[in-house]
Amino acid sequence: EDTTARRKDAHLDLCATGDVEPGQNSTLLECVRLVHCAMPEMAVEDVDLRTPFLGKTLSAPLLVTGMTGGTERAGTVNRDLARLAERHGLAFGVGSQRAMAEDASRAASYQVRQVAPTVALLGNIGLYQAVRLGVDGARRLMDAIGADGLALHLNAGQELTQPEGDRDFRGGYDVVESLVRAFGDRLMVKETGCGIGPDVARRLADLGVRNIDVSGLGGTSWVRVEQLRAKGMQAELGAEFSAWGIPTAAALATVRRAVGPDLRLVASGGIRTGLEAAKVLALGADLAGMALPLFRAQQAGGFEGAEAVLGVILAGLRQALVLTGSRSCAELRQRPRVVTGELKDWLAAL
Ligand code: FMN
Repeated sequence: EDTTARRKDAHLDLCATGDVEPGQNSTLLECVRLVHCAMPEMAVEDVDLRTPFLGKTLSAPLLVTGMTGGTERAGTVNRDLARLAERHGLAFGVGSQRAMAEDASRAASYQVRQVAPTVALLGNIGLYQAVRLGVDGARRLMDAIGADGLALHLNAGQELTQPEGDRDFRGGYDVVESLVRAFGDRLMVKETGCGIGPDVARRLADLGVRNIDVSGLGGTSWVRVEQLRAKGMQAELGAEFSAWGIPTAAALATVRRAVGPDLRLVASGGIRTGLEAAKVLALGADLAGMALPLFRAQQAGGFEGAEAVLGVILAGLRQALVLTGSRSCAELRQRPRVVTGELKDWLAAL
């Protein structure tokens, strides 16, 4: 096996069972309280979660964010979770397509259209792979899997913790600019668990980026994943920076404030329940994104295991809307909310 595929398999093992969500990290969503409405004056079935995304209409404002591809095991994860997204009307992203860019025989593990013909589907490449691939290479990767959009991932924290990772982060905005020109509103820029803050978001928006997944701190930590693989100095640095990042709630609220109402915002990083999804929707996200909980449920119980976990999340989200008296995400956004504690400090500083 080549090194990209071997590294990906080690990542999957660590994410399936390792301590990749350091306990000291928080999304700061515990600092957000939605306000109970004792008289909702609506039925659960009145809740309408439909949300536009990538030219399609989702049944619920949820994105299974990009995780994997490149191996047989990864192919099973992609097909199970894409089928789940198709059945429940969510959006779905494959993981980094670097493995198939390096070796076309790995492409099959990213192919989900046979089980998810209509799902809103995102391809995925890293910012610095995009430099090497160019616009045409990126377009070929998207077309090869029938994707509706392309997620461009940022992961400087992870790279610096990887012995073989990138050390030069210059020229990123130029790459984004060329991809925006090629893909327009089909392009999404995402972090991978350290968060996109308001300054970066504003520059991305100025370049024409229309979709951002803030992917903040509080869930899967890729610095921690690399720490668990590393030795010596890299392992020490990984431990030191495992809590590095902008908490998801802080990234989301400050980015929304910075870029205005029109940019499409996904909030991922540590979203684990329907109530947490409701909180990010109330704070201004258009979609809530999730990776680790659905991956773990799939590893433990296959498609049915993932569907059971998703069922609880969807029920919790609907319950939060009813108990705030909201028929839609737009109404939820109008409801009062209480912001306390450390989140207030972030909102004051950014
Ligand atoms: N993000 C990417 O953009 N590309 C990837 O290839 C990728 N691989 C991942 C693999 C696994 C097993 C997991 C758990 C996450 C991966 N991510 C990747 C990051 C997720 O998309 C997401 O941004 C991050 O995990 C935070 O969400 P979570 O806390 O719900 O896991």
